[in-house]
Amino acid sequence: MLNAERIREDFPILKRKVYGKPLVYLDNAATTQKPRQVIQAMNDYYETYNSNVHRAVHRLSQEATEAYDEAHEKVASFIAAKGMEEVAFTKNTTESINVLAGSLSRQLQKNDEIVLTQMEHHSNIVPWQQAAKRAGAKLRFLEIDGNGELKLQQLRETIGKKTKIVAFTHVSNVLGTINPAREIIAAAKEIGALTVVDAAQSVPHMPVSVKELGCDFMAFSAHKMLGPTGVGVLYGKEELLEKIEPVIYGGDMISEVSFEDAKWNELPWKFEAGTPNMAGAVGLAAAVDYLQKVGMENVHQHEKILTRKAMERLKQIEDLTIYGPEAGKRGGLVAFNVNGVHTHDVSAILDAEGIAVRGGHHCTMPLARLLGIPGTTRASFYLYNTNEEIDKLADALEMVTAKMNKPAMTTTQGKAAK
Ligand code: C6P
Repeated sequence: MLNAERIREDFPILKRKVYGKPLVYLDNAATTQKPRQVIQAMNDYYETYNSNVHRAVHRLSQEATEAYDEAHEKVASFIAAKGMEEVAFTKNTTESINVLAGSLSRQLQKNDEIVLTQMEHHSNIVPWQQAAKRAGAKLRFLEIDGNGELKLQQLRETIGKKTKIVAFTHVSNVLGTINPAREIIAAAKEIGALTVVDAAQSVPHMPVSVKELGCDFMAFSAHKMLGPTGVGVLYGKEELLEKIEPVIYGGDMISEVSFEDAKWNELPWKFEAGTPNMAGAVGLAAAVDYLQKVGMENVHQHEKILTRKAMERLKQIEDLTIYGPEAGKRGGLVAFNVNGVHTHDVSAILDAEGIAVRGGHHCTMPLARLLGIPGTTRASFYLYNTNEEIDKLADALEMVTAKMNKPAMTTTQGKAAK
């Protein structure tokens, strides 16, 4: 078990007040807070060995290169990849998926199919829409049921002979659903399709092993796992990364260039064109160290406890609708609507209590449309959140519903959610 109170000591921002009230930060699915260890590692980089990597022989460049490469090794070991050759750094999950879609689209032919799910983030829809358009391929969607779970009985109908790529979110950023990744990957493998796992909401919150999952590619972001913004991870099986073409060209991703042509660098640098985010990589390495020290199973179990408590309390509140499956089947987040009150009003009332949640469509517009709602209010948890904070959330929501029943309450109901 982890000690959230002890962990909170490492996060300077959690000491701050908002409108005179202690900050209750429940917007971790959007981005997480950073522990002192991460901030210090990045400061240390800038204060003592800031330099470009893989380019110069001077001492500072050697130190920066060592730290940068080591960050790749740490991430590789964190997700049980073979080694750093399977881990390229990008800007974020979005860029990782765009690189894959851009590259894999060159192998697609007319009428090939790409299978996604109905609960994807825009980052795992739009790049594939563009890829499909370029190749004349088609998108198909694994459907969700009334509980917000994938209809697995349709798995082998949706993933068929024409399927070339199956790209899906491991954990939904709205429904919280933990998808049965192994089963989906196994179905894709049966017909020889490539698999891409959007792990933006899983790698930060639970043990994830690419070896166990057997996926071909995976994407996630440092900023959602205690690390800095501006660093993302693109994992790929070595033999596949060797085979596919890069889509961003320039310095460091080449081994040889003539006026006419170029040869690509070895992995993973073939996918890292230009000066990378060195300080960010150092910060990500420190975040991985931090999470490994706490233990990912402990993080997962802690979030399960918080989620179960949140669902129990929220279910007691009249006029509140929760989306997604029961607590045992979801990651550490709960999205809901207070009936008759726009999500932005709910978020604003909670904000006045110092509680940071996110309201809107959470970059899953097709899912929101499917659910017939403009958006939801979402509380998302992490290792530093406490039971007491869940009580504060539930108490504040009780206040929202009480206010709602008063005639003076004005809402922005009907306006489009952002
Ligand atoms: N979801 C949220 O509040 P980036 O922005 O590239 O780091 O991550 C994109 C992304 C991809 N997939 C999933 C499942 C995600 O949840 C996200 C980011 C944030 O839900 C910001 S929209």
